[in-house]
Amino acid sequence: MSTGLSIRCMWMRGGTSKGGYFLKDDLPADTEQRDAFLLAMMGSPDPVQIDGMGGADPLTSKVAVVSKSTREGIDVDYLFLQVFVDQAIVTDAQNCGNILAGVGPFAIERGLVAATGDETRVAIFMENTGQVAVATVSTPGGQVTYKGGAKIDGVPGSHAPVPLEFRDTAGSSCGALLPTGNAVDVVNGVAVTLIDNGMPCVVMKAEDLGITGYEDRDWLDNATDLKAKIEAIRLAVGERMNLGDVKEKSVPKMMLVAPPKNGGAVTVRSFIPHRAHATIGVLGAVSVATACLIPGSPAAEVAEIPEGPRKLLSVEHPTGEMSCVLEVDQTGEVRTAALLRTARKLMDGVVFG
Ligand code: NQM
Repeated sequence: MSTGLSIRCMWMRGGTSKGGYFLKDDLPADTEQRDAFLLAMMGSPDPVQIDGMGGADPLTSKVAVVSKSTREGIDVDYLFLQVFVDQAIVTDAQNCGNILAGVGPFAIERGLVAATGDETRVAIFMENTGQVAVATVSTPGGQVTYKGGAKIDGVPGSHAPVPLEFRDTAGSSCGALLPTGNAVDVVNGVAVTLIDNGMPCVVMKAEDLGITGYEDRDWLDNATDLKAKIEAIRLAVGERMNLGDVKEKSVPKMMLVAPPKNGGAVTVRSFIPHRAHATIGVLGAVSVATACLIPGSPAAEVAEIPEGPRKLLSVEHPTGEMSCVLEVDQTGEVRTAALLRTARKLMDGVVFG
């Protein structure tokens, strides 16, 4: 259904996700009108999103809304919106670290931030969680480039690196790293860690749900009984995680962990929350890696943890791995997280909703 609106937009891949990047001022100020436009331009609700830009997958039905920031020390504000594929829902209840990877390049391309030499650091206030990330964008000769030698699993080829740094992301949406105060809670008979280090997640052992944790995305997406069990746990923990009724929210993410297979720290299969992830979310990976460091947690039981205060934790996922560098203080708390992503401009023009 068309709203009759046409709006300037850049389509970008950010990490292993893809979506529309908008300047806040270009979108309707009224949230209802904005969401009606975003649903129409994505082609939602429709499982194949045939009448819109969406790729029939939550990973390609995403939106970034960016504006110049008035906050001290911050360049731009970024609001992430998940447009559901098969329901008429647009939610700001979650952040997205993959789409975040495109925000720095987009802000420079749109003139919100001036390039400073060969690399430009862009400080980004993430409105969904009220926290800050710093992205470093390649800008040789003062121009954004997407070409480079950085490779990330889940994306063919190599591109310009976009390192992302996060600080103090604990309790981003739940108010505390462990919203129940416990390393382990038992929900519907399954031992889980309810955790939020940038993304609210329920971390549990794959074997406790009757799977190995090494299944592929298609298998997981077709495992109807498993998905029903996982959704029942998700709905049961929403209130306990201070997220309220999560029926129409895309959080918490459901993380099934197993021992690493390829020399990494842990293996994960994630549900986001109704479809299996092709890889893993950025802040999702940070939250799972953090759960691996909590003594007595289901994740700690299966993880291989390197020594020292600066830990490189490779989180293995269905199509490779994501390396998270976590800095841990004397009390064992994670203070900063850094990850490598890439991004690419795909289209710049006007989109019709
Ligand atoms: O956890 C998908 C993605 C994400 C989120 C999702 C993400 C993050 O891969 O920071 O990046 O969990 O819905 O884009």
